[in-house]
Amino acid sequence: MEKNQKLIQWVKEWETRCQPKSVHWCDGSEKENQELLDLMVQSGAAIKLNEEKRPNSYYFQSDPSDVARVENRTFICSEKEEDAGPTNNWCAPAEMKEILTGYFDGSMKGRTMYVIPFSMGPLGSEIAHIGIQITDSPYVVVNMRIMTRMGQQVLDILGDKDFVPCVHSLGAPLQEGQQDSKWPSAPIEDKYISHFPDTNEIWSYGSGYGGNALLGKKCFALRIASNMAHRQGWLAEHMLIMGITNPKGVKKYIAAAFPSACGKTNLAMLIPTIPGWKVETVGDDIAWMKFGDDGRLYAINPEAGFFGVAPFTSMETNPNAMLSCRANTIFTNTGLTPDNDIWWEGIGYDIPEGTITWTNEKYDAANRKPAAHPNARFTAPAYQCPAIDKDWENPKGVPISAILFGGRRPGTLPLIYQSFDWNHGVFMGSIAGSEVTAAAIGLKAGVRRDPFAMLPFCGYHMGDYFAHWVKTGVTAPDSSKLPKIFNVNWFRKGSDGKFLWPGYGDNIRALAWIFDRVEGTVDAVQTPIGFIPKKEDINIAGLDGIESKMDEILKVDANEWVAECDLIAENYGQFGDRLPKEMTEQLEKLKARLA
Ligand code: SAT
Ligand code: MN
Repeated sequence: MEKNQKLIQWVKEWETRCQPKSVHWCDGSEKENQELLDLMVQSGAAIKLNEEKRPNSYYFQSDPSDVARVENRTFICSEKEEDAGPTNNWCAPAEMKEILTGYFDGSMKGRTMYVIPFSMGPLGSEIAHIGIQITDSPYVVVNMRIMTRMGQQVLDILGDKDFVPCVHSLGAPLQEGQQDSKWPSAPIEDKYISHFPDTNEIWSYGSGYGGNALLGKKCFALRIASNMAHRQGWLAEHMLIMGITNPKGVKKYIAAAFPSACGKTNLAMLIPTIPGWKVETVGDDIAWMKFGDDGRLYAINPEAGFFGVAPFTSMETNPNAMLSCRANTIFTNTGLTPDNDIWWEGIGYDIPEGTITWTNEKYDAANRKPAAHPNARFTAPAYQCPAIDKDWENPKGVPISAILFGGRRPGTLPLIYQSFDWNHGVFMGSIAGSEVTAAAIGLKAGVRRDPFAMLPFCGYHMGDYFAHWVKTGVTAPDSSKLPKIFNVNWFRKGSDGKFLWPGYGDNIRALAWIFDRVEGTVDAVQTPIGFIPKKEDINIAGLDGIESKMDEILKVDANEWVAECDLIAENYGQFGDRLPKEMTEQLEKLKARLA
């Protein structure tokens, strides 16, 4: 570590500013991890779970005001306001740094400042990047150890090279003799999740939860990395990566973008319900993609763990996720049972008598307050997933054959449709949307447009981002090797308000069609919105009562789509002259096909 002067200077500068009582360089060892966990158990911040039921696992309750990402306190501080675009909060970098320097001044008093060297991506991969996070939260350290490759080996690789500096403080200095709270954090109006894309810096203040605090994840791997990717000609995307093997033993990888809390983890770990098919997991949230020497697009998962939504995860809905968090896992804001295990709504069995809720009250069915917060999470090592792909840590990444977009759409969108070509696929990504979920605080209910599932994560102007995708198609070394693009919707509802499609493991039936389209072994029906399956080409064997619903599941209703076009045009309006002409053309062509 002595080698990297920039790193040493930078740590000194922040030590002086934040005034911690000590500085600890994290080596990532088992011993260090255990010491931090023991410390948090002693202070009352953590509870060690039942060693028999949940070995080496810990339970945390956050402050009720600090339970998810805070989009209205998240800022992209590019030099020019127009480069942040209409979908981001902007503040001039100098101004934001002045405000935050005030906040960080003495913000770590009475606490230890941890220095966390981490790699996003397999150590030494050409697609990977190194960051260093400073934090005064031991909870963040133990989570970063699961979510990233963290510790001394990262410093060894870093040498005197450049890194992405990530500063984080809970914003809760401790005065002499002051009793610490269980989950220190700052009030919402004092939280700032700030990104400086021109200098690749992240300054996060006031929150200890998830993407606000584990800075490798959304802040680095998406908001900063999307800027790096834009400048350098690659892709940093909010996508799961999975391998699919068909009954003949042919394997293909796909990447899929869905907004937070729309089932990416479930899809990435799906257990097929039709015989002969196999799914393996590379990642459940983020994909970094670059063209390989063979002209194909290769993806790595920059993360090393899953930060998954707990509620409604069960041995029924996602056994692989349940098995991933069987041990060595951190649980945040679930319920806690009297025998020190976790419980959440939809876990698949009744709530044990005497369970404590995430707000630390005795669970009472009568008051209708859930035991687990809807955004309760498990932090589990990826290697514990029984379905983890053998190439999940391959530094070259895995070749991507198809890209999927999706969201929760109760109407209009069929189960699957395929784009006519690359630009039409980019258009499909640009118009993606979803019903609002619990993964962020303070959003209005209803459908919100979430282009490429990147609305909260694209670190620059969304119009330029669409243009970057268009350009990726143009500059691809071999356009015939570009992934095929699809949109899926598992969440269409019938007139009875119930989901039409069973979802979960049965989603393989849609993926099988996608697989066959990529192979070129199945025909499709051309509609105004794209190619959809012939009814008989979706394998519904063994699904009760689906046959009569297939027309509705695959329906493309011209009237609904005309209305959809109006909403698309309205949403496009905000991008002004940064909306690529290719997207306007796609919208015009769609309207013409619908007329
Ligand atoms: O951003 S988090 O990591 O807190 C979770 C999400 O929104 O996907
Ligand atoms: Mn996500």
